Amino acid sequence: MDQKMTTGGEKLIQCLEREGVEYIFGLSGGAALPMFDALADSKIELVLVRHEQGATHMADGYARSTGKPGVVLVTSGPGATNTVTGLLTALMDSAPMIVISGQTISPMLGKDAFQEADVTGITYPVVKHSYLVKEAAEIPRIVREAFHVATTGRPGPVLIDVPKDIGQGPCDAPFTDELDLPGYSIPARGDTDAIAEMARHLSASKKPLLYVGHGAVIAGAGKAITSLAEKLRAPVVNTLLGKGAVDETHPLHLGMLGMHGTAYANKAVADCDLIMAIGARWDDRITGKLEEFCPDAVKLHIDIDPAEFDKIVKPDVSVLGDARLVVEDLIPLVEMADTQTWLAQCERWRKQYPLKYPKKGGLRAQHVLDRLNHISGGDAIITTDVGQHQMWAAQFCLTRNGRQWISSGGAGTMGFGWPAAIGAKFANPDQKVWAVVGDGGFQMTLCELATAQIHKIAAKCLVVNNNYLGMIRQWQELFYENRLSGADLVGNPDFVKLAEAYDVKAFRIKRAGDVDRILQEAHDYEDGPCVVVAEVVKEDNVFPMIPAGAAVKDMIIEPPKEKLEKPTGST
Ligand SMILES: Cc1ncc(C[n+]2csc(CCOP(=O)(O)OP(=O)(O)O)c2C)c(N)n1
Repeated sequence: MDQKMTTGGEKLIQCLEREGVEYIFGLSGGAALPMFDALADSKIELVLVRHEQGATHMADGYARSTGKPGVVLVTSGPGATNTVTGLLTALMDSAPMIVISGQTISPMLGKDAFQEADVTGITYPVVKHSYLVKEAAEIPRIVREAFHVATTGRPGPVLIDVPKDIGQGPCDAPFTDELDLPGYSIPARGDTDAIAEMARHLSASKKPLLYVGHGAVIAGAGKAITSLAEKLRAPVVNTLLGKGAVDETHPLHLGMLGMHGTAYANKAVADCDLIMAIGARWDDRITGKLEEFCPDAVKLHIDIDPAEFDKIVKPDVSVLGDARLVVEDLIPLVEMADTQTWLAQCERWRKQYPLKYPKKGGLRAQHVLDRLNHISGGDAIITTDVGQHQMWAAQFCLTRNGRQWISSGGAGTMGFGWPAAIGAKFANPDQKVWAVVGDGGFQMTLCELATAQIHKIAAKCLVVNNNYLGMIRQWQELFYENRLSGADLVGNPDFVKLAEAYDVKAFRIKRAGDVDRILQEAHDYEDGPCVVVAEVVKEDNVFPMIPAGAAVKDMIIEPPKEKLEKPTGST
């Protein structure tokens, strides 16, 4: 090959540079070497992770905190299959991501070559789109299309699988902005007649409720929704991932709804006469028993993905479009609704059923998170893992702005929180970034302490250590007669020593009286990553709780005295 000829790998990296990529999160291997080689001369910074799953969650944290796609580079076979969990996580939560995987050389495809896996096949159900590069000449068009698909409409992950011979061979194809995507259209402004019909319903409602999801965060619809809520004088609730779209400290905000939402939000959902979903998908953690989910309310639905209409709930009126633009179009059409009695009722529920937790009997996770909320002042980016700590963080850490709350919602991926925080801190070096993780999930990706340490990434990791797979223990206590099976994390390491072994600054909190001082010290520490281990009460449960598949009337607000039925809904 001509010495000066650009390789496929070099062309691909140049295309990424052209897309404005700053970081690539990845781990190398034979089939990916042409791309890694090209990175040596690139201005893109390579972040070498310790496990490919970590790379995907870092890319996800980068993406969710900025709206720009996170980019991952891995090798073939096991390198690529290690990204499946991250792809699922990104797909379920509509996060833009580009995963580039090396592949065995084209002539060996399908012949069980070393480290070969049918990656486009394996990942097919967990990507928005995928490409197997067949000729080097396709590289510029494929990269352009991949970024377009990942970021437009409903965002999602896109995979590009690159056989090594193509990565290594010559590529003289010019850069292009051409897109060849027949059938791919991006809705923008909604249908004006349907918007007018929505406005009529909203203006006529006596008990309206705005139910805000992640789509509203992605669309940047928060300001418009706040104006709409204020004009209508309608209360607002958000999903786990809708946190921050509307400032959770706004007087019209009733907090999170659903399985572990506030009792007052759920009471409002059960009693409203109109519910408008904005970029939310009526997830089973929200609706519980569908037949009893506000059966008499008018249901309005705004979404950018037509597949969401009628998937779970049949809306009375739906508008396909960008949430911000649709809500902006709605505002001038609605009239102030007569909601005084309704708002007064919501306020009574808020006073009657506040979030609370015992103040005595050891260090409480809720107390730690309540104080984290105070110390971070609602300005930090908070990522979480999955489990009890996630729900307590959602309840107590009130989010003021979109893209400040990053949690695995749809997939519920343990191991997400810490690498997502690293990715978010790469993207937002001037912002405080806290990961809230459980002792179970932290151990799934804690090897990324090394990645954060090498890059001096000052993300903070709060390990809520209850020495249990807490959420599992909670379900077994409540619904399986406390027959604990596979819930005890006996064998946990000393997380402070472990962090120190990675040369990472670590703190331990044992007493409630130390919480503020230690959290503040960690909050102010910006020389690199740090870990705060909170040794919390072992057996504490998250309330309120609506058992899976149950209805708001079955909501458990306080520890139950009687035996509970096993939930019938999705785990
Ligand atoms: C990868 C993965 N495996 C299993 C589960 C099921 N799961 C949900 S919550 C949970 C327990 C989490 O325990 P921990 O991380 O210690 O957090 P805690 O609930 O104690 O706060 C488990 C096992 C999951 N969500 N993800």
